[in-house]
Amino acid sequence: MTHGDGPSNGSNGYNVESMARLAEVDAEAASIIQREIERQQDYIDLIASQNYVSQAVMDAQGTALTNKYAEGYPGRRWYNGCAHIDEIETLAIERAKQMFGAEHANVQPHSGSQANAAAYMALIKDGDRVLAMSLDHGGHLTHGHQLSFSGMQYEFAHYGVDSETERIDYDALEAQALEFRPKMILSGASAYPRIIDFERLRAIADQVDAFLMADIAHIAGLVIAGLHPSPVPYADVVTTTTHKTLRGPRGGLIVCKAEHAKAVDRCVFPGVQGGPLEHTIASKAVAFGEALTPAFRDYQQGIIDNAQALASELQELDVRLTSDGTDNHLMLVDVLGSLGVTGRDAANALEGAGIVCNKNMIPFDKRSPMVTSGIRLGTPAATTRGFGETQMRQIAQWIVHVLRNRDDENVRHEVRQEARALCRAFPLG
Ligand code: DSN
Repeated sequence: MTHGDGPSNGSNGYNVESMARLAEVDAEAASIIQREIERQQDYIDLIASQNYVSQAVMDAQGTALTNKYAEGYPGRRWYNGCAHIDEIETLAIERAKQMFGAEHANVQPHSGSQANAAAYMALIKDGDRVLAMSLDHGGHLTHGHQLSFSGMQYEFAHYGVDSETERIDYDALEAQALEFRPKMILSGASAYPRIIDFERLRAIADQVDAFLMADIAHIAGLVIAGLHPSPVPYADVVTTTTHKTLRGPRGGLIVCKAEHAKAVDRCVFPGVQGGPLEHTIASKAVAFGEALTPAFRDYQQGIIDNAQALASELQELDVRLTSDGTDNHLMLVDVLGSLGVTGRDAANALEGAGIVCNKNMIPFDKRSPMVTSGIRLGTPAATTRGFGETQMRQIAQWIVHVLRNRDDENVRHEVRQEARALCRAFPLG
């Protein structure tokens, strides 16, 4: 049995019948979609924030629930005709609460960004101070970047990682909090390969009488499986996307303490959103049902085992990983320092060889975000596909071979053929 087996079997969703129906009606759109399906089938996906949902998750999303307006919440809707919509949203809410052991859940956020916008609005006021992880040390655009609503509406200061360990320096963070006196501390990251100490962050937040918010978009699946400490006992509000390690449809989710329930609900709707996407909420309910099964825990363990295998093989090949490795589903590879290639050029060369990842800044990067010194690699999608440690070690070898021979088109071509063959041995769906 692979980690992709069971109720969450990775699928490309593309049940031949529905694609054939679509092609009859709109051949042009169907053909584009078909080519994307084939791309997903034939490329190794190491983008740490991506995954392949099950056929059941895909099926629920493609339903008549997309036809229904349902502004408001179960039992309190603006529109009539919401009886079944209420049932499906309640199912998603109850499963979300169960997954995280949370007092309250709001399943309506269309995305992680909107979940974050609502969470900020629920806890703090415009102009209030927030201390969050900096984007170039692994944070996220919505954690205070000047071009994001977050950086425009609130006054952010940013913490980073220690220059030696490349891990969060909680003592420095505490000193910064005592100096900056934020109204809220925001934890969570998009490119941080180590465990986050939410208990310590709560203690720091308490010292300055600040709220603690946790954005666990990347690690939600690991948290649900008990393989990463949960922020839920410590944070006032926890946000996540539903499509990364959680392996649901593209969307957002907020869980929080009961005392913040009303504010969170009011800030999602009507605060930042209008009518909820009930077809997506139905799909979230199905994904949350999958996340409550023992197979999901096995899958999350597989993600970590595969990340360890990929990381250790890269290190055996003399490639430097920031912080010297990983505890979770992702790693940051210093390709400029180890292989003399920028993150941008590395990611492009790898795509040419059938391996898709993203360029990423590494801590204290001297290159711009569009160039970068690093790439970010993650194992959630590869694990869903059924790859195990043998495949991950093979992929590490291909990565290094391609990057060491990046000017050699033959090498790229050969690896492309081998990567395609591997994908076909582990088909999606
Ligand atoms: N920053 C995206 C990522 O981690 O890929 C998610 O918003």
